[in-house]
Amino acid sequence: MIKLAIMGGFLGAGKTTLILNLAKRYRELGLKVGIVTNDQGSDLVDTEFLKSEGFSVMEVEGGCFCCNFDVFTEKVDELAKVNFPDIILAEPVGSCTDLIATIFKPLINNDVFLESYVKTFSYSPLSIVVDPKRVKRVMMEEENNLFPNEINYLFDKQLQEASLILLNKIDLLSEDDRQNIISYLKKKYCGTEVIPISAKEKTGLDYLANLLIDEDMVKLNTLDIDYTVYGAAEAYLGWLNAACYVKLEKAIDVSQMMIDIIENCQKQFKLAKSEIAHLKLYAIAQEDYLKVSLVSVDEYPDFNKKMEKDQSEFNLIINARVNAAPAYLEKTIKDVVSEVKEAYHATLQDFKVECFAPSQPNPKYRMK
Ligand SMILES: Nc1nc2c(ncn2[C@@H]2O[C@H](COP(=O)(O)OP(=O)(O)OP(=O)(O)O)[C@@H](O)[C@H]2O)c(=O)[nH]1
Ligand SMILES: [Mg+2]
Repeated sequence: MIKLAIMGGFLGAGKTTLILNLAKRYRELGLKVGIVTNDQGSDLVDTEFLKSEGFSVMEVEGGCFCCNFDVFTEKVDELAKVNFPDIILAEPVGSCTDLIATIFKPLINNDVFLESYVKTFSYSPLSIVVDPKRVKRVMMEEENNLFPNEINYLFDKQLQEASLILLNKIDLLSEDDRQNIISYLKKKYCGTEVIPISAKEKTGLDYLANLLIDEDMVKLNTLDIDYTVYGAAEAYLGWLNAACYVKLEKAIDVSQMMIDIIENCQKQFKLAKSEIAHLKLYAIAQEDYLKVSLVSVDEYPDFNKKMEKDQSEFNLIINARVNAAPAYLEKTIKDVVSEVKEAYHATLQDFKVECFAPSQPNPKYRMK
């Protein structure tokens, strides 16, 4: 029997970092792992990053799992057929919710999977990863919260349907802060188990890894959600995916160039009072790669990995999810990239950009 674990949660909460470190843990234990990533667009940093760590990864692109349910089950099935994993870790888009009604119930109740491995799956409790700083900004203090109410609503709905709330990034919290946030979440979400973890430093991951294998999804209550507000929340987020090939006159420390791109974007969005939900850059040169993220206009860029050596050419992928109109987002990123390119005397080849606001969520199934 294959276990399917869905690891949801808002943009930048740490889902991919968690999936990577859980997958490494399972590998150490001798278990086989498959991973499914998901996005509204193509050219995904997460997919490239997880593949470069040596895992089997399938991607559902161009919309969330619930709106692309058949593609989702096809990919899960393919993973199952190719390497019969013990567990599949799936990361839905960070702006997605209502997963019980649109993913779990159709998977569990649907009998269209007669020829498919999916019918033999069992399901881990729905885990929702949450960034404590976002909880504070959006819910507890409402300070520096640049998001509109609709996005706050979506954030709350994601937590409401959780079976497990994974309070991530506890390495950044004082003991007091940690206790306050845990008590707040337990009270607000009526006893839902809150597990403090640091996906980055692997704190709490052994407990979680066992729980996802041993326990089953039992809380199957369809979320009470207003799709008009949910759709409006998604529409507030500008979504940009870009890719290009960068050539320089001489080899440089690529990290510095990436920081320049991130910090220039941060300055522009801060001025425009647009919150960055997640801006991530992935650069790859032969075997060497780098990944860096920014999860708020008020934070600092954070590297998951830096290049081992200076490089003079590399592929660059930029994924930005920002509370800004797509036209403004696209112009800002293009202007910043162009300025940084000039400053480094670089040339860009095959620069392609897609930028949009996600359309109204329209799940294939929604089971009450
Ligand atoms: N300090 C700290 N940073 C973390 C932790 N987990 C994730 N991060 C950082 O948070 C940022 C976002 O992490 P991701 O794993 O890419 O977040 P995500 O939820 O997959 O984001 P989306 O795919 O955009 O929805 C990265 O810079 C990570 O290094 C953690 O436990 N502690
Ligand atoms: Mg991710």
